[in-house]
Amino acid sequence: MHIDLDAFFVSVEQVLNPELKGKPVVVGGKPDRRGVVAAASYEARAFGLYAGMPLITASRLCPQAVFIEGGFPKYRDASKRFMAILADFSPYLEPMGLDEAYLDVTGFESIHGSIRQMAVAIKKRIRDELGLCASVGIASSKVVAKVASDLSKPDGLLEVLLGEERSFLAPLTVAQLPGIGKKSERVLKGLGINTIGQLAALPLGILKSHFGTAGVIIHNHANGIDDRKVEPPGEAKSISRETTFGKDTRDSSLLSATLRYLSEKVGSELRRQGKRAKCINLKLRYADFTTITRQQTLSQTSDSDQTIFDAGCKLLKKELSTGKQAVRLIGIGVASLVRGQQLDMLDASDMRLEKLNIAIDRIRKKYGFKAIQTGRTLLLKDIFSTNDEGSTLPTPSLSR
Ligand code: TTP
Ligand code: MG
Repeated sequence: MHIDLDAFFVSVEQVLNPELKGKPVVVGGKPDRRGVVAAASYEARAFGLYAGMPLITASRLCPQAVFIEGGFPKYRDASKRFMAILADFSPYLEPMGLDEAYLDVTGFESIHGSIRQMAVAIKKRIRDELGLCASVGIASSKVVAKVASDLSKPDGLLEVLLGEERSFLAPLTVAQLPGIGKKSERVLKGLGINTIGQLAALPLGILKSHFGTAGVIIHNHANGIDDRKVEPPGEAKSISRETTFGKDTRDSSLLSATLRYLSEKVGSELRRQGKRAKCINLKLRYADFTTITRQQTLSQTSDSDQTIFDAGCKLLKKELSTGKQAVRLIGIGVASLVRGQQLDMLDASDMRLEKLNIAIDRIRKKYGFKAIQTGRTLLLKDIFSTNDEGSTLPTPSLSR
């Protein structure tokens, strides 16, 4: 099964405020705010609104829509309860983000009668206990189940019977196949390929010449062949946090204060997972939307806020010295993660940083994120509102 909640962020808001039900609703921010639509209700989608659309465009297309900022902790809580319901049906659960999961229920049919009846029971529990609507696809493989749940939305349930995978996929457009983005779609269009059926019939060699090894996967998926197992989530390969400013900025103290705050968020998640990082990435999006990433490799792995921030700061300074534009978005991330403690503490300052991080994490765990702050991030207090989890950056629906 592939299970995906309908209009997730919006639906959670509608449960908390039933007045919003049946209306065009957008989560992402007020229309005078910059930024994009995170989620749109199906009523809003009827006006052409979709996730990723600038809020200003959305408000022009549908001025009567209710625009709300939202808040990430609400969605995280709903997500936890959603996953817990699924876990009651089978231990073979693979969450994909907050509102979506694969569930392998092979062998559990006898408890519920059939897999279809199990899907009905899952939908009912999600509706009764969370007030949310889920769409479910049932098939013999992940890719076909996902296409089926997408196609069934909203409030759908679609089962593709064994042996009917190819004929089910054939009439759909290539964009409906997971993994085919805008770029691949254009390449395929150039080859005269519009439907998944045409894609399935394309000789493998042609796909390989355009997409490399990914061509093999595309070929198999288009033919309804996918032997990926449903697996519990693997370990994170990277951790990052980013935010868009309310107004493009060149203010270096605001930029570094925000970088410091995001570095602390990344650092505390890194330590929570018990990992250390070898690579630090800085991301900047300029006023004209050009986006750059810069990377630094550390001489030894680290999990300290200060080291992440120092590396990010150095990359930022270097970048700003060349760029003439104002900054729209800033982000910091860590990659090349390893588990465990640093073995050779080379100098006393490393030891001190380590102790400092442990102390800060302990205070924050007990009293909340904002209980202890560096002088640098105090500046943000006047710009962003705060809650127990820290600052609410300009995109509250995604601020964690
Ligand atoms: P989706 O499942 O892609 O979208 P949805 O649940 O809003 O709508 P549906 O599944 O019925 O088509 O994403 C889940 C949530 O993730 C969504 O509610 C908000 C968030 N999200 C973003 O913040 N930005 C995005 O660009 C997308 C696609 C989703
Ligand atoms: Mg969804």
